Amino acid sequence: AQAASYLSVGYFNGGGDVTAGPGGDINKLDVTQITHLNYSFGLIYNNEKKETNPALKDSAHLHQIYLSPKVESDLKLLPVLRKQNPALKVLLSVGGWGARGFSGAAATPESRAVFIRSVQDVINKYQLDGIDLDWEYPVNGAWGLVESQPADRDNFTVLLRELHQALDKDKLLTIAVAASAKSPQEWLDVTAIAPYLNYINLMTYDMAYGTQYFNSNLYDSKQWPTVAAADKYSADFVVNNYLAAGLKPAQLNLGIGFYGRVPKRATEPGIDWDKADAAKHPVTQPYFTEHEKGIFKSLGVDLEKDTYIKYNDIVSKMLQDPQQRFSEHWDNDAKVPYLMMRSAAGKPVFAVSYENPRSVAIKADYIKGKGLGGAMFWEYGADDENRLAQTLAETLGINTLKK
Ligand code: NAG
Repeated sequence: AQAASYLSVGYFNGGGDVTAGPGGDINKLDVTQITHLNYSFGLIYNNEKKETNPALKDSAHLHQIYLSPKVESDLKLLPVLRKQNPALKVLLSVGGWGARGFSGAAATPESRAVFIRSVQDVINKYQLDGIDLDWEYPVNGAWGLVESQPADRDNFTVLLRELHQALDKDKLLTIAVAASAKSPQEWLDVTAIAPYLNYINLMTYDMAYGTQYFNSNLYDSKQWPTVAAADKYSADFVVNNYLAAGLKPAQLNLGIGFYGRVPKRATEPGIDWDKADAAKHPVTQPYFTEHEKGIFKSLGVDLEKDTYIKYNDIVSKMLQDPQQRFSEHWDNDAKVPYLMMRSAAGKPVFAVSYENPRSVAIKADYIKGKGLGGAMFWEYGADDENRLAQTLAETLGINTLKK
């Protein structure tokens, strides 16, 4: 029997994803550590009222893919990357957190035809191996951040079917899907779309909301439990939800965050929806004061805006903090590291949950144990000297050219 070969699909924020910040330097990417590069992001020209990017409002291009000047110039450098790894597959990822225009583009036969034509043009122009759609999220619209409608679920199925039919057979068609338990049930018709997709990237991260401490725990933590059942998440729980909905493990890639988050509950009440007096429940009260928020602010993390911290910043600013204000810990149930800091009163408090080479290696073993297709990660520009990507490549047995 032939040994399984796993995928390592690396997203790279080249063009200013809202969360990850300005686009990274494509010349610094080591593409020998990955099998697939999901260059991020292409956006969609749209007519949503809340669109703030004037470039996307050009009605002559409605429902087409928009590439920023930075993205266009990066895509022209792809032949250089392909020389470094001739087996590399390169996809343009369209969408991302807060990206508008999917609901409209998927809505009618005419709008879908415009979008699909634009996908074909972009693939041809930059000689891409395929397209990845990161619609966050059909039906739900990122809780009202972007436009959505109940028909998104079926419209997305039709869009993927038509795209699959339109693309040359050697081109890849993939999507990224939410960790939410609602996603495989209410937002996507997973068994209907599966035949059109080469693989599905599970965004098994961004879980440190509500009453949960961890961003991307593999299993539930006992030491730092999630109080409300509704926001009790783990990567394993998400994988099992998609499998239970009828997908095959080999079609799923486990998402790994090359970043950490300060739990949202540090700065706002983690509501326990099961309790009538939830907002007053002592266990869900925010536990950061101005002291802790001030330390993060001095390190460039404004917790009023976002809780996201790149792994390379966690290493250089927190693990190597000259003042040693953070201590490193390991949760042996969650299988991820976390940082604690001291409150103004000298009490240790939970500060950041993240991934490191140890947790990434454990996730790679999990991928093999579950028979998944491989790993996906967000995003390469946040890695520390390619250490996390390298750990994945080594643990998954990806044939890296440079050794
Ligand atoms: C997802 C988005 C990305 C965002 C990241 C971190 C992917 C493929 N897409 O919501 O735009 O920055 O998570 O929150 O990860």
